[in-house]
Amino acid sequence: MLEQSIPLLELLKEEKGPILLASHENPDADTLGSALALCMFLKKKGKKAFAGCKDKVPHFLEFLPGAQEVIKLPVDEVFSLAIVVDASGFYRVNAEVKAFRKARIDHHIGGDFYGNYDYIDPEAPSTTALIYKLLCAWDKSAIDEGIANNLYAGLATDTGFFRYSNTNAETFHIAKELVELGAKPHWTFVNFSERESINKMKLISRVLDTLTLHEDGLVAGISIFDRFFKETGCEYADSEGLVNYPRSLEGVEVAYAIIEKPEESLWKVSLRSKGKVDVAKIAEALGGGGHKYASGCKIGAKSYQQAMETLLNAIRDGLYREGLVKHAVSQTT
Ligand SMILES: [Mn+2]
Repeated sequence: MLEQSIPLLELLKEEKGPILLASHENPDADTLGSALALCMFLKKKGKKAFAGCKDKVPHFLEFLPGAQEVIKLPVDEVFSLAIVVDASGFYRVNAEVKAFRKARIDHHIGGDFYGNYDYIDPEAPSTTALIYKLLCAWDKSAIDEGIANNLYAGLATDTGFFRYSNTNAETFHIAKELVELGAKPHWTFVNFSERESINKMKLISRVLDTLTLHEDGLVAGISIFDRFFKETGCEYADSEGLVNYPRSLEGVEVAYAIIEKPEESLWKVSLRSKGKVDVAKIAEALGGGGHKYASGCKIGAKSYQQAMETLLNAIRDGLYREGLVKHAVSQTT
């Protein structure tokens, strides 16, 4: 039975107390779409549900149905059940969540496990694809246009609008059903891709000036300094997706974006792979995590130079593991 294969389903059906759907910090469309879709569905089922995030909803996600109702974490309330979506643990919420029971719905590899309720499938193209299966097993007829659009937004963006290697027949199958349920592909695309601000363009211009190649062109990256945000009137959330510029270069296997976060005294790193190198392993070596093709981590360092050295060493080790360079870092020093 499909119902029994989804660990959280019975728990959610029986839950009578308040439920928090927590998205990870610096939200993307998959985490926020997951939280909103599940929250909207649970409310239709008479549950007391909330979608929450540490950060305010960024401009590029404001169009998601229900986005204005996201609560800002942390809150004083103790939830009966809290589910973190699209993250390998509650540490990714980066705000305290008080709940009697905690669970995860995710498609990342690794992370914390909280017991029998976690719904994890690293093969899933997006977390919203998992939420869709959960909702279908419960009551497909309760998936309305708003829920379908949130689920579609996560699926579309996590697959690069159906172009990345995690796109397969099932991805299109789920997308087709979501469109039948009211998801609007063109509207979604326009909201994501044709709603940029002039400030964001100015930020991109500064960031592209930092574009650097390493390892004979196998690695490319951009550096985003905090002053760039201030000088262009942008905020941190505007850095979302910029790592795709170095990734787009011919010959590049690993792309990075390193972003200064002075308020946390660290550097946030996004990593992308075109397929030969497992960037999840590189991120894990630096205390982060993710997928083979997309991952992230944080580097605590006194200076930009020190953070870059740490990052480039870990990337070099990643290239070495795949036989793309002759020497690991330890062998060259
Ligand atoms: Mn995701």
